[in-house]
Amino acid sequence: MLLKKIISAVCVALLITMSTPVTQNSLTAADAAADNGFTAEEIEGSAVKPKLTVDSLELTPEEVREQKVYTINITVSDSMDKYTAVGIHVYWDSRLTIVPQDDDMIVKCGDAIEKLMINASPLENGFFAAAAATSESFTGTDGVMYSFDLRLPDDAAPGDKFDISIIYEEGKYADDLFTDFNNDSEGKLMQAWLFTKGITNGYISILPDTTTSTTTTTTTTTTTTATSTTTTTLISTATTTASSASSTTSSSSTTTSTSSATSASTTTSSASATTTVSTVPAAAKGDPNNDGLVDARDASLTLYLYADLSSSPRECTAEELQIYDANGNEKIEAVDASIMLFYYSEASSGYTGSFEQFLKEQGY
Ligand SMILES: [Ca+2]
Ligand SMILES: [Ca+2]
Repeated sequence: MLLKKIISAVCVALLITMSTPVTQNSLTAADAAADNGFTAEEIEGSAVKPKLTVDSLELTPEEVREQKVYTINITVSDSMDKYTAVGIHVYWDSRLTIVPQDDDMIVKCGDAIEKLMINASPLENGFFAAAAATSESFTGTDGVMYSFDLRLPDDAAPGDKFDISIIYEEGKYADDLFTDFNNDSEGKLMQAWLFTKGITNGYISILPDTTTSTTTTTTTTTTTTATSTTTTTLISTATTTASSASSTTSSSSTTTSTSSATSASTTTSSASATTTVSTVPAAAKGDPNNDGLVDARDASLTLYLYADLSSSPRECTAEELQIYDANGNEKIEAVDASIMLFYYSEASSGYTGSFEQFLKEQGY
């Protein structure tokens, strides 16, 4: 399978270059609705309750003297075959430094997302990572999602603790994600559950000098849930107004531009088709699910269509080209999905332009 080959190649040949990291504060994080618009009661009733756990390491002073670099895993559980679109922000204590896996890779994707296409962008003291499935059947599983190596500072001392946290963020053109292929109500609730209740943040701590030598990986759900809630609230209070205003503007302009496209295409179609088509405005470039954002879900839909076109004799339509052909080469292929995922990563790590601007800047 050509498609499968491409996808796994993308996954293995991960990802991050060390260029232009941005700080958390420079993001236009706003209106951070980790609850995805649901009430606490609705979230509690979610059918799927996924968890993301960051490793917690407790090291002895002896261990730290001998070894400064430690691998941290982010593990997903209780979400077997449930998710197809992921976008998360990870931050660590500024005294820690990332150690690249290879020349330009700082994060490895784990077994849980080996069937997904992924991309990521560096942040100051962190990274943003996105994953997108090719279809409903190529889903993410339970297991290690990402791993990365962090170096302790030379002056790390007994009693020191270095936090490593997943923090939900929303920007003007990109929101964090953990949902299913159709982003249906089950997927939206699952995402809300994860970001409000399912995150267990981690740390590297150095035990006092007297203890015996053990390395343990612990998870303490109660403590970390409280931490993530606090952080989210902080972000949301900061910038609610700015973001909601701008997102309103962009969505209304989408509607306007697409209505003319719709009427043009309906002229040639039959009367019964007209009714259906005219109620659904055509999507903008890069936004096949037509929600005003270009993200991992759109990349998934693009891969899905690419697979569909590659395995059937039919040609893609002009309208499909308009929406899915990100690089404008008159073909819909995996690279178009990669560009959408790349944009999603960039927009989640400090880039503030629209998808159209991004394509222009990239020379497409
Ligand atoms: Ca979209
Ligand atoms: Ca293309």
